[in-house]
Amino acid sequence: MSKNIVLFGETGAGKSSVLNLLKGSEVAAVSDSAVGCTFEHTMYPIPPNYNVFDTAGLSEGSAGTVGADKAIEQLEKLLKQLSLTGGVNLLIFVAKFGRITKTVEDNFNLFVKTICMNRVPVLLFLTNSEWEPNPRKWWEENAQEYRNHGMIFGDSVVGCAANPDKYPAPVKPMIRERRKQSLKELTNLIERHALQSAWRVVDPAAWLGSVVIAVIQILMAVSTFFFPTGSIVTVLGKLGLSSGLITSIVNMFK
Ligand SMILES: Nc1nc2c(ncn2[C@@H]2O[C@H](COP(=O)(O)OP(=O)(O)OP(=O)(O)O)[C@@H](O)[C@H]2O)c(=O)[nH]1
Ligand SMILES: [Mg+2]
Repeated sequence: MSKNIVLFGETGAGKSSVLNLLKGSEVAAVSDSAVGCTFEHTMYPIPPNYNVFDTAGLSEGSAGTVGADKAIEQLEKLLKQLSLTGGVNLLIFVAKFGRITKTVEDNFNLFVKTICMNRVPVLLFLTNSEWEPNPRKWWEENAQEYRNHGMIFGDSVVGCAANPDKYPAPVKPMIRERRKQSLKELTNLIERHALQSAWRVVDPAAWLGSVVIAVIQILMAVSTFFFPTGSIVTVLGKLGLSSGLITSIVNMFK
């Protein structure tokens, strides 16, 4: 069975660009606009060994655009597809080179701690690092900063995922080289870190209840989300949560 790899991280971090790098062609749309549709996802098979899930992350600044009900609905679809295809073997956190913000941390916590319960190895792919002269040294000096924010990685690629076409001609060869190097490092790390046997939940019903609560808590702290009580009740009902649990969730966030 193919191993499942989930790309996650803030809107615009470069997840679709990393997917395209792994696929070797421009299959996923890369965009400059922040839409903030958490958990929307597409699965791309990379034969013979992997399925890569490209997800949409939490974003800052597009207040009021996404309802928590929509996010939970999408989350359920993502989890179902992961479960039907065997579970999760590896997470790849994609982030832009630079400051560690609250949104970066929220995105990390959502997937690594809440959804995967710290049971799946995580790699970091730092995009926008094409001008960094010594990526390895940079990581040795900065890994602690990520640890200080509770983000622990199996390893990292400090690299470049962008399409070389967007650069001026004189720097294209250098960008192509950095991309090639980033792909080589990432492929080696995937081979080394992906779980041989995928992690999946033992008791999906109990887990889903606790994930939904934790997810709503994170979403409510992000300005992008609003909480339409009526449709939340409908969505939670569809997920099969008991009416008692639904009432306590709604009361918690109302
Ligand atoms: N300079 C530079 N730009 C990059 C790099 N990786 C991605 N980008 C650019 O960053 C922008 C966003 O990239 P996407 O791959 O669409 O980001 P995403 O995380 O998939 O975004 P959403 O799907 O909206 O969450 C695009 O303009 C990319 O070309 C990189 O390594 N260096
Ligand atoms: Mg994308």
